[in-house]
Amino acid sequence: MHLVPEHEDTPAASPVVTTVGGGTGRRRTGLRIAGVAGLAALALSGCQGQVSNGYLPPVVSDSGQRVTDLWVGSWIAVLAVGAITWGLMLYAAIRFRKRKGDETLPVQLRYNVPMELLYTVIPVFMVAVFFYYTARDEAALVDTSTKKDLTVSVVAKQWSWDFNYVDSDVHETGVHTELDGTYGKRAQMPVLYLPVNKRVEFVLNSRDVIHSFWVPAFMMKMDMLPGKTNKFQLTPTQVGTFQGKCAELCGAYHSQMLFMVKVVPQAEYDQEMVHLKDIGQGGLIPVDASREHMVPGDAQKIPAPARTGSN
Ligand SMILES: [Cu+2]
Repeated sequence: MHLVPEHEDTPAASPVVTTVGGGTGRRRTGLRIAGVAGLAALALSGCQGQVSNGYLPPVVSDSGQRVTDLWVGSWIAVLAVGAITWGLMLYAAIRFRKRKGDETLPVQLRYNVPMELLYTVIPVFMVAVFFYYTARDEAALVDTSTKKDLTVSVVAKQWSWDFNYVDSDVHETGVHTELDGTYGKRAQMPVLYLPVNKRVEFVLNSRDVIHSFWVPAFMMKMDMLPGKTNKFQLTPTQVGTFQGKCAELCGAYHSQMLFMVKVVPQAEYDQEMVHLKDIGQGGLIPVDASREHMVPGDAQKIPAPARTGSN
């Protein structure tokens, strides 16, 4: 909305307004209406159908649905509170405005206990409600007690990724994508294959520094810490190709720590597992070459074949 006045202030726009002489006011109003209409058209055409998901990306995982619901619900709540607050402000500004000829001061109140209690209790109540839903959804997003269909042990390293398909005993290993301004770099990125509608458990470890596993389309990310094992589960619900990246500044080539995710039908996934074995990527890349000692007990969280360097 702030674009409208900015547009009027720009050097390119002002000569048009000043050269029309007596029609300046009308022209200015016309410009303003045209600007608002243009912005509205842009907003409606560019983002149509996305208001319902709060302008987040389309949902392609069960986690994504949960995050979208929390996001949209929170916005509805804050907009309702905003509308009430703006309404009260507007009412007070009009109802108690200074009238012509009235030079008296209004009644000067030092405090109003019921009012002060109200505007303490209501915000605390609101924060409690937001906290409840956030905590509930966060607990569900990191819950790993559900029965999983497959396990992928992900190892982050400066500045790429190793993906261990634990159940199939094959792996994919990547090197960082050298971005140099030319197209076609996606072909160099390591690819993580996932079967659609299967619950996958990601076991996350880092070999060197803190990284973060992030597939924006899944609306889920989690830190990867050297010496510490993190886990989460997720079910991709749509076939497609998505981008993955490191979400924690991890050194010089952090921005090039990229990968692709291909969510495919089970048959295609199985084919890829066979393919990886055929090209000599059988076995798993162990995660134990960390700079840090493991947090006691955490090694047990890593699937045994991916734990130590016996492969
Ligand atoms: Cu990183």
